[in-house]
Amino acid sequence: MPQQPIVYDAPTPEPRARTVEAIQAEILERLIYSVGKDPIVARPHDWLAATILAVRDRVMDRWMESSRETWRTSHKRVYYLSLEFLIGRLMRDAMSNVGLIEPVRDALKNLNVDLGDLINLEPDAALGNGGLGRLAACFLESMSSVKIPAYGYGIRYVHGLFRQEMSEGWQVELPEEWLAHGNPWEFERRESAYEIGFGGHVEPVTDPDGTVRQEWRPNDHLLAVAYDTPIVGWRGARVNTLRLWSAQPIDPILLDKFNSGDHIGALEESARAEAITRVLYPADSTAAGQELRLRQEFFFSSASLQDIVRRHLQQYGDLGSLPDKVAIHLNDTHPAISIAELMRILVDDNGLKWADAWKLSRGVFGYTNHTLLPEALESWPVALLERLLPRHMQIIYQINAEVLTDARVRAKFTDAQIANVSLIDESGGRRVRMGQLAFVGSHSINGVSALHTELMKQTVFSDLHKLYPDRINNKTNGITPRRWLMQCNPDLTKLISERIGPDFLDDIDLLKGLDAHADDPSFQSQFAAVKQGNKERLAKLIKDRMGIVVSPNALFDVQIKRIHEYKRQLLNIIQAVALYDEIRAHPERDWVPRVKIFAGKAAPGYWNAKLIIKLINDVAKVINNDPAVRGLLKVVFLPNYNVSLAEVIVPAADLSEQISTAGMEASGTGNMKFMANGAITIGTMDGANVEMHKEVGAENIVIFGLTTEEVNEKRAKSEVPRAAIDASPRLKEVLESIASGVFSPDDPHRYRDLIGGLYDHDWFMVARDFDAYVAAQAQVDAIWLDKRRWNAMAIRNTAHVGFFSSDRTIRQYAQEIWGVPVASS
Ligand code: 26W
Repeated sequence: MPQQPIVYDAPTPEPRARTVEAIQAEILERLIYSVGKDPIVARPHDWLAATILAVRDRVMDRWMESSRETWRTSHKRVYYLSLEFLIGRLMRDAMSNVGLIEPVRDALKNLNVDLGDLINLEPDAALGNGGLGRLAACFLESMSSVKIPAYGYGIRYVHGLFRQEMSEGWQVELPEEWLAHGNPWEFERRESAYEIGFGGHVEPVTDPDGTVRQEWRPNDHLLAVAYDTPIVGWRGARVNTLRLWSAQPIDPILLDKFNSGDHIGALEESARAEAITRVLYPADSTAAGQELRLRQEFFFSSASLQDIVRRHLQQYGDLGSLPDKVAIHLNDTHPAISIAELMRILVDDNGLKWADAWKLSRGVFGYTNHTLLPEALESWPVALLERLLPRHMQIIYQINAEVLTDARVRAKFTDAQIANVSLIDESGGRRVRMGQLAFVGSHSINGVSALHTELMKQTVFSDLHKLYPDRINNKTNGITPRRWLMQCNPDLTKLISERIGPDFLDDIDLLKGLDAHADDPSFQSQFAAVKQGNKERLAKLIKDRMGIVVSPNALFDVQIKRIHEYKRQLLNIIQAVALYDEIRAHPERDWVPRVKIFAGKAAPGYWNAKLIIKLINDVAKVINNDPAVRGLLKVVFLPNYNVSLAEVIVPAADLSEQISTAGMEASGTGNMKFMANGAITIGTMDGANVEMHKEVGAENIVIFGLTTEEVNEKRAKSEVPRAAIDASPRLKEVLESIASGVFSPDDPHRYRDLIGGLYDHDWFMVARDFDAYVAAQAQVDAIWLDKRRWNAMAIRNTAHVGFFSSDRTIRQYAQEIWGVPVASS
């Protein structure tokens, strides 16, 4: 029977007061009674904890209200399952969304504490690698802002993405310790703990009524314990929950072992369990393929599914209404095993018929694909799944049998097509393809930009798309304008408010009103002054961290993102070397001073990516110290790129580098952040750049390079890149200088193979896009010299960013995938 919460409208304490005096008193109270410190001896971290607790209280009121409302109205809930949430800092975000920045600042000032210092002290929650994880974080904020009852489900990694340091220009990975000072945002929920099983065997059990059920008897068990973090929407519209699971042993210590003297062995189970949620896998775009990763995936899927089903039964008492009340979203295939787990829960644990369970299950799941890179498509050896999750493997076989029958009988597929849609990859060792599982188990499969969605239909899922033609749809990514405009660029936000009024804060499409001011000289100079201020702040950061002096008057040319060959940081640094050569060859010309700024992490096992970081640093050392350049060109690689660093760099960028090989970047979201902050994009026709080009207009973006079709053609023909290199003396000279050790005299052959790859196959079209890129950069220079044109373009970028708000994306998910009503802005 459904259990109704006891009383909906029970009296609750008065909401916390929001005056400076009240907040000041509460920070002190928290410092003394929760942190346990006297203000006289309190350290900055103590003040931070006390301040977060005071802010958190003001979010709690809305949190309780939100969950009470969801119970009362019985609205459908959305569950967003993601192995990554790249949140960054929470305090400024929360304060800003509930309108507390100024009172908290004043309250702290009265206590002789600087709010800015505290903000910078909060560690980043870096529970993600890059785009996919940051998208999940933007989506959480937007779901709260557009008032969708939602839960994020993920893993509470003890160590988030590694800290990157440089050692003589090489990336070194160090453990990241975001929990070192505790985490005042989270609530441990010991009462929400679930048992998670692994291994064992499956046993048919005959029920009293004669039906035979399969029962999984795992031989290995551990606990998933919930930790909840409130996620508050704009103006406190709603507060949703991010529920992260932590693995714990069922028996923290094996006392018999301990008593018999085996003190280490007594803790073995504990260490084994805790290993599951200890570290985030640092690879993006290559499947880890390791057992621990599969354990992580099942661990958090199973805990989330058990939690969802428990909550649903508690409120509604029957599972038939699942698709009406529950939408579960799979952020890439990492949680795809959830499909088999829900089937197991429905059929084995709750006695539903297979066909009914399958219908319910498909009604519930939606799946987003984030990459087409073949090496990133997850698959698991059948033998591993059989050992770790024997019942799930049986379920996967059964699902596959039905899909293949459908393909053969209804769709009359050929053998090749059947092999394509099969959940089991038979080429090489037998493996389960998680993309195929996610596809057939979901009612909606979406890509993250218009181009990427079309390519999905033509490549990975071409035959599945023929079999189920109404399932693939597009949901172009977005970013939250709160974090990526209002919070990270308060001066620009203020300027815009003064010009077009503050309504754009609630309806981002109103930024279009800036169009009318784009050519106004006084607005242009104000807009440029804000940019200049942000550049001065970044220049200071570069000076403080790197000891490199850059002029804020130079063009800040920025590429910040994970290091990957397809993203082509190599193309960018090669162009820097070409420019360096030109400046020295023609010192008399009117050069536009440039600072090339790079930041990004490389997957620890990705050799070429690490080598590209070293190359950037080697080139930087030579160029920055060459007096012949006269400061006209500087190259900076800022270590340890993370969300907080992005929040400083993005508002200071003049030029945004979005130069991936066409067809390879699913969407990109950094491109949208720069656009919001009035940077001009230099980019290829890839991912969401295509839609940015459409939204901002061809005259306000600098597009260059091969198209997806051209790239495919060249690849299909195995066309040799040598012709492109021979045709470009400038490129040839640069490549020879790098390959021969001009930038690596200590190890002249360091870059021989990296550059050799460009002659050999040039898979990423670096050589073949080079001349077009140089021409595009020349176009950028020309625009820069025409300040009025530059400023007008920059303003128009901000004006047209509305489409790329994650509020728009989330509304589309809600209406077109989840079946959840949304209030319009
Ligand atoms: C299994 C290892 C692994 C881990 C992460 C493989 C692949 C991934 C992600 C799918 C990589 C990723 O972050 N993709 C990015 O997703 C963004 C959000 O949709 C897009 O904007 C980026 O273009 C895409 O690269």
